Parts: sequence; C-alpha cells; structure tokens
Amino acid sequence: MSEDYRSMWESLGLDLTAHDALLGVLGTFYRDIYLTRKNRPEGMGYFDFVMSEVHGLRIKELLEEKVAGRKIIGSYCVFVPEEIVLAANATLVGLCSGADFAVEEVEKVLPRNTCALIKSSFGFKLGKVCPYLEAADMIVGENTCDGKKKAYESLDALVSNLYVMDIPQVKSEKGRELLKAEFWRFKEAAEALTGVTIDTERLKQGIRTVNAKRRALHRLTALRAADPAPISGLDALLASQVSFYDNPQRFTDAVNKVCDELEKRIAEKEGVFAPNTPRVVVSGCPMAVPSWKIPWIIETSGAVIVGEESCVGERGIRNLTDDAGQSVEALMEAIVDRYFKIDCAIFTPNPDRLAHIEEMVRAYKADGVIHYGLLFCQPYLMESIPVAKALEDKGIPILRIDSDYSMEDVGQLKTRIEAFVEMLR
Ligand code: BJ8
Repeated sequence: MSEDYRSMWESLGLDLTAHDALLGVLGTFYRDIYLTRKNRPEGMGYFDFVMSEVHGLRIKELLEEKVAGRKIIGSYCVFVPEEIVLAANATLVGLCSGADFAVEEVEKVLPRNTCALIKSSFGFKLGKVCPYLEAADMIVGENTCDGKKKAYESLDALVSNLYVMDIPQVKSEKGRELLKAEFWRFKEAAEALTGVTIDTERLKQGIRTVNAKRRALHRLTALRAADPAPISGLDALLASQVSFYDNPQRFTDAVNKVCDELEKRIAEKEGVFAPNTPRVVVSGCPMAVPSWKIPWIIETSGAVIVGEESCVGERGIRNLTDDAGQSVEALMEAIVDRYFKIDCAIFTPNPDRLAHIEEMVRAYKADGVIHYGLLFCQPYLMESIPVAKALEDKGIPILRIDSDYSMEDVGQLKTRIEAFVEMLR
C-alpha cells in the first residue's frame, strides 16, 4: 500500500487490528499465487496494482466520489443492473468475499451449514474489515438462493441501508414480469438515494459504459481459445474479480491493453503454458477475491483454465444490453431482456446453463470441465449431477469438486485434479 490509510479505515469504523491481519494474509496469499508466477502479460501489472490498493487507493477514490455527491451501491449478485446504478450517478461495487473471517461470530447468526460465500460476507461485516461495505450508501440483497434470501433477513439487523430485490426463479412470462417490476422499483430506489432522475440519455450512457466493459471482457475470453493459451486462468480470473471493484472506464482500458498484448502473443505463438497443455473449463459457483485455491491447484497440476462458466466469469458478463431504445421505457426493456438471460442455478429448470457449458467447451477447445460447487450451495451442487451426466453422455470428461474457502483440503484436491488432468492427456 503506497500511503497510510489508517485514518480513512478508522473513519469507516473498521477494526484496525483485524483489518491488518486480513491484509497480511491476503498479501502473502497474493504474492505466493500471483507475484511469483512467470511469463504473465505485462498488462497484468495494472491488476497487481489494483489488488495492492484494493483497500487503499480505490477506497480513497470512492470516498472522494462521495464527497463530490456521488453515492456508492454495494451488491452481492450479478443480477443488480449496473446500467441503472450508473444512470443514477452512483457507483456499483461488489461485496461478496472469498475468505473465511470471524467464523465464530458468524456462526452465532447463521447456521454452520451455510455456504462459505454467505458466511464470508457476514464475517467481513461482523469482523469490521470490509471498507466497501462500510462505505456503501445502499446495500442491495437479492432473493436468489434460499441461503441468501434468509441471510438478508439477518443482515438487515446488522446494517441500516439494506434494500432487497426479488428475483424470479422460473424463466416464464410471469418471471420476466417480476424482474421488470423489480428493476423499475430499483430504478426508483436509486433515484431516491441519489436525487437524480434517470432520463433516456443517462440510461443510454450507463448502458454504453457497461457494454464497453463487457465487450473488453468478451475480447479477453475469446483470445483464450488460442493454443498455446496466451494468459493463465488465474490472471483471467483476476481481471474478472477486479471488474467488481474498479472504475468501469479505467478497467475497460486496462483489459483492452492486456488484449492487445495477448494478440501479439498469439501471433508469435507465445503462451503461458506449452502447446497442447490439457485445457479445462471451470464451471459452477462464483469465485470472489481471494478465492484462488481451485484455479491455483488446477494450473499447478499440469492444466490450463481456458474459461470460467461462473458469475465471476462468463455467466456474469455474457450478452450486451441493446442501447438503441429512444425512451427510458425501451431501454429498461432492453435491460430486463439482458438480465433475464442469466442462467444462474436458482432457476428451475435451467437448461441454458448446460448449453452454455457445452458451447464454452467447443469455443475454447477444452478437453474437460471441472465443476466447482461450494459446500452447502444447494443450487449448484444439485445441478452438478445432471450437468455431469449430460456432459459425460456427450463424451466430455468432468470432475465434480465440492469445497469451501479453507486450505485444509488442498492435498486431497490436488490428488484428484492431477489424476483428472492425467486422464485428459
Ligand atoms: S446470479 S450464482 S451471483 S445468486 S454459492 S450464495 S447460490 S448457496 S452466489 Fe450467485 Fe447471483 Fe446466482 Fe450469480 Fe447461494 Fe450457492 Fe452460496 Fe451462491
């Protein structure tokens, strides 16, 4: 961290001792996983810098935005439409966390058998270590899985600014109507928070900014089809993770710069792994920072990850929002259309997700799929069984892994993943 931010963290009510401990662990983990790797694209230096300042400079920027009258909205899900947030002159930041923290405190308010992602988010609140959460003017929860739905009832007692959005669970006409009504309600809530009336121009600009960000990420994902792979899965995941925190325009530029470099690498047949290295698509639960365990094991076991079918990955960024509409109503319809396509496992049935996994295997010339389910995540664990069967029926090898954020299972996972990679060869 290039500056002393202690007074800033103190003003946000963070527990400085706990926060120091968290940053220490995060820094060491990051150094071991990322900074010691060879042959990374130079453009990843930007993402290393963002990570080194993720609780420093970026928080300072957000607090400066607040002083200038902008609001900060925090979210736990890719269903929260950033287009509307930007149109209301607010900034969206991701609040999901990928590390265990204050576990004892968390288990006083949530059952032990709750998925690690939800427990982690509570741990960051109860442990007073998340400056994003404390800086947010509004926290948006969403009724997706049962775990989150019920957890927001408990979170409401811990924060004063929770807004809960209902999300359909069926892709029917009624389901779309529900999403549309909820997005209009959210638009009004965002307007009430910021005092800004969202007009056509503002909404169009919001859509364009988010589309540009997604386009840059689409460009990055497409380049990963090359063999040898020009970028590691760990680095591509890092870019996806940073997209939830960073300024959208700056992030878009940084991703495009990395893509320019990757295009040169591809032209020169330069890769991060040798040609014909076994190629894997990872599919399943989102991997929030610093959830790098699984990709790290995979990429130190002889395989390269060429795509993530996850909300911190393609599920979160697929499909652009049509910006051609000439009224707020038309643009809102386009936003509803785009988000209604998200194929989260909370939907029943959810055939689009399987089709997307197959499409990714084809597009990225993957040799197999590793399905990652967080322990106690019913939607993804349940869905992993029919997904595995359907892929196996089509001759696509798949390994199902259920894990959490602890490092206790690293040895066992490594053995299973190495055996799977060996089989792919
Ligand atoms: S759109 S995947 S971000 S809900 S891991 S909390 S599902 S028990 S995170 Fe998600 Fe939105 Fe869907 Fe994406 Fe529940 Fe499972 Fe935990 Fe999960």
